[in-house]
Amino acid sequence: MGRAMHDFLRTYRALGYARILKHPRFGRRVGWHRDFPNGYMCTAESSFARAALCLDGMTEASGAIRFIPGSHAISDADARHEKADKVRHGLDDGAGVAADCEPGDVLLIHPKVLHGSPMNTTRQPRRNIILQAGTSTRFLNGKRESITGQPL
Ligand SMILES: O=C(O)CCC(=O)C(=O)O
Repeated sequence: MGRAMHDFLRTYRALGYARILKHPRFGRRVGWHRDFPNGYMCTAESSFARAALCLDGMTEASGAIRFIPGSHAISDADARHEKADKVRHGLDDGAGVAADCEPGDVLLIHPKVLHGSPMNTTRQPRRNIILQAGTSTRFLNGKRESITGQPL
């Protein structure tokens, strides 16, 4: 699974997980967003990351996750304000850089990088398993159930 994933799992503790499935020619787009702050197992500071295990790989046509280079360089306070003010980033689906991945690749996602993904226009499914993990035990949204992220 590679050195980066190994180090990631040794350093961080799992906070939550999700599966993202984009069906062939149907899988919806994921709008531009930062993961910090989010409503799901989010730590009080941006001290977490997401690992996306790309089961089928990702190409531009299958709706690869796209990133805006340098957009992670924003303070936690500014990221919180953006979220509170419901700032729309006004970016096209094709903006930024697509992460082209082979099946089995793992993508590590910085909590504040702007990212999103367009529709899957191919005939194959595009499946990712997402693990959110971090170092902090202080949650933004109070105490949560460890698997589903539901409030306790
Ligand atoms: O898998 C995708 O297309 C998007 C994943 C994503 O944006 C996220 O996990 O924050």
